[in-house]
Amino acid sequence: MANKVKIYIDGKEILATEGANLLHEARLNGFNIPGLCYHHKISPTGACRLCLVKIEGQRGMVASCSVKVAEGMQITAFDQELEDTRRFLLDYLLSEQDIDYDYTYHDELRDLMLQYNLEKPESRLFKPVQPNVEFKVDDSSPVLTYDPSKCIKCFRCIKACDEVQGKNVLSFYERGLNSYIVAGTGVWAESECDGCGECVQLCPTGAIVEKPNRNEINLERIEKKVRTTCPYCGVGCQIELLVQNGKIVRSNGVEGVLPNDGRLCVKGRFGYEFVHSPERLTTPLIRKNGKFVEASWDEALDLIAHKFNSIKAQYGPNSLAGYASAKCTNEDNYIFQKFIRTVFGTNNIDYCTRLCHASTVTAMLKSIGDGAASNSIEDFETTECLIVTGNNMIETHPITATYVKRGAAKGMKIIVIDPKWTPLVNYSTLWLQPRLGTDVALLNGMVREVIVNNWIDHDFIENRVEGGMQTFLELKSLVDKYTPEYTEKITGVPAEKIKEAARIYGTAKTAMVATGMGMSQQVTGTHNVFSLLNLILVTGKIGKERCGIDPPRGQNNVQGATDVGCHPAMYPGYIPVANEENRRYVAQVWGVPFENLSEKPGLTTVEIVQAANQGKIKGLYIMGENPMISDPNLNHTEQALKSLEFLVVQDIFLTETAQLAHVVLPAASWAEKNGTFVNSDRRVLRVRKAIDSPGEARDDWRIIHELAARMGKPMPNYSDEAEIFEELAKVTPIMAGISHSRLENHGIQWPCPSPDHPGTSTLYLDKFNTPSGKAKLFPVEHVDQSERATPEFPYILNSGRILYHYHTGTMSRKNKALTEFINHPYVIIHPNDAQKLGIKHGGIVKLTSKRGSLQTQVRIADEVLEGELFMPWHFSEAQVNRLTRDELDPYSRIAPFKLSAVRVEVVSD
Ligand SMILES: Nc1nc2c(c(=O)[nH]1)N[C@H]1C(S)=C(S)[C@@H](COP(=O)(O)OP(=O)(O)OC[C@H]3O[C@@H](n4cnc5c(=O)[nH]c(N)nc54)[C@H](O)[C@@H]3O)O[C@H]1N2
Ligand SMILES: Nc1nc2c(c(=O)[nH]1)N[C@H]1C(S)=C(S)[C@@H](COP(=O)(O)OP(=O)(O)OC[C@H]3O[C@@H](n4cnc5c(=O)[nH]c(N)nc54)[C@H](O)[C@@H]3O)O[C@H]1N2
Ligand code: SF4
Ligand code: SF4
Ligand code: FES
Ligand SMILES: [Mo]
Repeated sequence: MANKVKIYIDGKEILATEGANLLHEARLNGFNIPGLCYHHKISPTGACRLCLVKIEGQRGMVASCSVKVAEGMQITAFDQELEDTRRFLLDYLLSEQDIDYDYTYHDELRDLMLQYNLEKPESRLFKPVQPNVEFKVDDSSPVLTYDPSKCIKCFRCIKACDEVQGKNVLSFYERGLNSYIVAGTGVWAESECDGCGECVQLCPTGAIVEKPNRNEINLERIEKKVRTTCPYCGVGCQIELLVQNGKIVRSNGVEGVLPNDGRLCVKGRFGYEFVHSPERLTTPLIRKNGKFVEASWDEALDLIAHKFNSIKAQYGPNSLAGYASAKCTNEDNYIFQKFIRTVFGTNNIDYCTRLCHASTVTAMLKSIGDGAASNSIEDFETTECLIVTGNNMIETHPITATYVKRGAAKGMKIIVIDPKWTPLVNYSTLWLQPRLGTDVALLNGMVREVIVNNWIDHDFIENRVEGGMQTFLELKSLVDKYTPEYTEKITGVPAEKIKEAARIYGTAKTAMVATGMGMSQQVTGTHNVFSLLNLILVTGKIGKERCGIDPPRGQNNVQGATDVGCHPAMYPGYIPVANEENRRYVAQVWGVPFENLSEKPGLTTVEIVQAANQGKIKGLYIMGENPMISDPNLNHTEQALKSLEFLVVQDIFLTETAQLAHVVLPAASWAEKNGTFVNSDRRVLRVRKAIDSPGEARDDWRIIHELAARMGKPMPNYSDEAEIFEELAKVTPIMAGISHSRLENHGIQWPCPSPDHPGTSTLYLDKFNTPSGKAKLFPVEHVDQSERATPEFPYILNSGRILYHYHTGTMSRKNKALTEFINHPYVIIHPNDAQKLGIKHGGIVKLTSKRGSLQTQVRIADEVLEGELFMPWHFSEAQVNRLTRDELDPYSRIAPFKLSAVRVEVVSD
């Protein structure tokens, strides 16, 4: 804990943090000392001089933003001389400023101008010296405008980009009065700027202002500012939505709270426009004679109730199934799983997590007892060493990546393991580029190296691993053959690099691991993660502060949806369906007969599709998922969905999946509802309603609730989402101590067993969550992939994500700001392969696998290995999942999205 010391400001005694920034501490204590170049997230610049104070024992006036608090300091913050000096400095600043103001941004300089009565030119000493030079406004970026006539050269934007976001796009171009900020080599749109808007958020004047809604927004007419959680990825950034005329016109990062401390990525800041899209669903739709017809809620819900009930009566409860949604709140999902279990009467409930981290979670549950992140996001900055494997963090968890980049700037060693180049490679110490699907061999090779060099933690193995040295010896003998040379042969990673990676990780005092889709979405997904856990366990790099494994969770609420029970084999709180005592307890809380709660695990996502194809699943209720783009082997999925007797899709758009439904229900979007999400580090965060839903769209849980009543199994009348959470907390022990009221100002990390518990930042400090309290090693062998390159299909296709788009594009592609960055599909091909195939950059190719084909543009880059290809899967005009397989990892039932053998044919160049 930082030391508190006494200081005195204008005679008042204050308890301040020793060594802290004086300006910051003074402001915290109500001394509103002006200052334009200081911001708590960046290093002090000392450029504007407005924060001048007098400190006893020091000569003259000093910039308080450059002073560290020390015991006994006597400070004068306000006296006539200081105020006159500030007025003089402001006067001078204003002389170079274009002071026109259009109410579209918060202008701190203008606030001071008004405060110091300098609005009228007559009241100023300095005549405007708007230099006689052409100021060049840079309007080229899709998301912001830079106007140098408003720039006060405070450096906040440069430092925002560099120190806060770790991007280094901006610099200062100086030629006397004609100095300004430049992005890259001069044109914003051509620079590496990725539109995160941190510079916008930190600019104190109107020099950098965001573009979307610029013609509409008027800060004096904002009706409300609503703090909520970003709807895209699992980082869970806290945002503040500004609402004007019932419309969201801006999204700002919330400063001072975790997980993001005001930082956002381009999606969180500029990706809200989809909620106002004219394509939103506004009324229920019923398919009649092959066409959708608008219907009333009564008609639609009665029809659904009747159909589902009759399917259940005819074929039994297990002929019905539901897909929950990682885009929806905990409250929505809790009600959904309760509906599937009590109204359908089956455990056939799953969702996109099956296609995502299912294998990671399976391996982690078996080995360490919990599938969630062991650590907090802040640890990504303070650990000594970080392995990032199969995860393109800068593009997919951009704000988590800001912590990593800040750690790298302070000397953290980063090892990237990825067959494809990712931007994190630029910040890394070492990049291992294994061939697709060879991670078990690579990790076994690293485990062997740490054993051979004795970088293992004997005490940890003895005390915290089941079977101690005995089981360790089994692992040792299994990995013995994975010499660096043998491992190189399988993976293609040079032996020296394998040794180096093992040394860096094995000898670090603290180390963490981030594992992503490249590891999990494989037929060997569970084994991949077992071999990773083996490395973590033998080196004792878990169960201590700043040590552990964090699989960055994908969707905004993918963590929460399983936490609250959307799992075919688990009730809320990860309690197995087979646990009779729990089922009895839950039946009592839910007020339903115990016998009605099935003890038989249900089917998983891809199994539900397969069962539909076999005629075993007849009715399906999909809430907020788009499997017609996101499922593997789409031709198969399409057949299955078309063969259903009854399909209900509840979404915010008429997606590719909804188009196959018998009834489509319009749901409220995240901006229109209250509730909670759980982010990647187990943080339960509030979601708050900012605007009304379009047309007749309704909250997801209210639709399900009403349907339950119409199917003859009404649920209690919940007055609001807080009340649903109260019930949820009763049956979800990890959240027992959490309530909406406790989440008012900040999130709480589960486990949080009681209302006075602060939540848990790091897991396993005392014991693992397995029945024995110890972790388990699972020695696993490398096996060759079942799908391999053949003369007919000579290339291996990898698929993944890019920064600007999200999954099936239903949301991200309805934002002008995002689509201006990129809006078309492409495949990355190695230059040597392109040459062999006679393909040019920008040409069109046809990719064909055993399952299907697609056409797409070509991007030639040495980001991939020869013989391998990469495609983002966001674009429905080139559906990657026409090519992928639905062969499953036997333990977690995940599909291998990352590895499909294909052939490439040139369509046009
Ligand atoms: N911008 C954006 N952000 C997102 C999402 C989005 O759609 N767009 N989706 C969210 C969701 S749900 C998720 S799950 C996360 C996913 O985030 P990530 O885990 O980053 O997912 P991907 O981009 O699919 O794949 C990550 C990396 O795995 C690599 N890879 C492929 N095969 C292998 C292999 O055999 N071994 C190794 N070691 N690596 C391999 C790929 O080359 C790729 O760089 O992102 C979340 N964040
Ligand atoms: N080839 C390939 N395929 C993949 C992957 C890959 O890497 N490669 N990754 C897989 C992974 S990790 C994942 S997580 C899945 C994701 O697969 P999906 O979950 O199917 O993808 P999304 O596009 O996120 O679908 C969410 C749907 O919810 C809707 N929605 C948004 N908000 C709400 C709401 O509040 N209420 C309701 N009712 N609906 C809402 C959206 O419009 C959208 O249709 O895809 C998987 N598929
Ligand atoms: S928007 Fe982000 S990346 Fe672009 S210049 Fe500003 S801070 Fe840098
Ligand atoms: S990092 Fe994720 S949660 Fe944060 S703003 Fe970006 S998409 Fe939203
Ligand atoms: S805020 Fe201290 S010099 Fe600008
Ligand atoms: Mo995901």
